[in-house]
Amino acid sequence: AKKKPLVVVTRKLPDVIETRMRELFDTRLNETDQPMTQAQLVDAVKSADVLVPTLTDRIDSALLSQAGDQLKLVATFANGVDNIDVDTANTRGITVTNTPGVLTEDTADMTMALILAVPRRLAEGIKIVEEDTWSGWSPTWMLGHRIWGKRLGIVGMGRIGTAVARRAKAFGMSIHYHNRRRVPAPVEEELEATYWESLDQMLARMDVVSIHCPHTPGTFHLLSARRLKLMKPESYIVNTARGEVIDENALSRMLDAGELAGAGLDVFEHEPAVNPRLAKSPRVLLLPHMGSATIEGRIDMGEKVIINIKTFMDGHRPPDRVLPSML
Ligand code: 8YV
Repeated sequence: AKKKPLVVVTRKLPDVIETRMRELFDTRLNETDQPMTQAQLVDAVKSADVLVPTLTDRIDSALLSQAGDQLKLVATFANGVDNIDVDTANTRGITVTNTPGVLTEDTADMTMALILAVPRRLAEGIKIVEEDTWSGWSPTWMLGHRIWGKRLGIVGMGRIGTAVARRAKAFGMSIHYHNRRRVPAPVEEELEATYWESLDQMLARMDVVSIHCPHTPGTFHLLSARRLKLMKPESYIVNTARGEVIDENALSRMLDAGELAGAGLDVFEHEPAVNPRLAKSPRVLLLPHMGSATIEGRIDMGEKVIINIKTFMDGHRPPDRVLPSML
């Protein structure tokens, strides 16, 4: 019988996925649920035919340069590939795949939760009850802003951005977006969405801005100090994409100075560290990168990884191949 490929998985995955992988491949799992050390990662790329990393592993050119010739596929358990040097992988003949599509709706739900929760001061309200500091109701107390009738500006109108737009429209928001390309006319019509070629101009006019672009060299600090300053002081910013897209220091300074009304952040520049200044701000709702964290979604992602590996091993082009030109 043909030798089964050695698949090395860097992090603990759902049980059903690990079981299925063991049936299909010669699978080496990480039993600890801790990220692999650098030495373990080096060992993995030296021995694996297929590496299954996730967003906490840095698959950079230094690591890839130590890979053995047998490593042919990096099938990441994630949508984002900013932790992988796709260019170098490509040059070395290593195919890269991700898991798009299956976490779109879950991430859009979490985004909508933040769009609802931040302007209505949910985190502050919970804290008041939890800390037992509620001394009585008043008609003018704990007032937030309504989102109904307000403008949502989406930065990055891909799968997740579009799914957020559908939800926000149902909540009565008007949809605006900035993207490298305009979305197809039927989608724009369905969402009654306004396209802004200029991000600067859009930012200046929105009530809520939500980030949905990938982190690439071109989007690092896309929301720079200069751009954040264009936003209205009574507006909100939500980020379930990547922390690096926003200049976190500039954002926390502006929140402290009351130059922005609030922020809902699921992602940070230096995860798992959270900027202490941000963490102290009463105007924020911060989550520990939970955007796609559903049981169903993680299983769907695992199934995608398996299909990508199987298709590749059968000598076909895997469905979720990531090419440098796509980034
Ligand atoms: C997931 C993510 O938690 O897929 C991504 O790019 O950022 C996250 O939503 C992560 O992929 C799990 O590996």
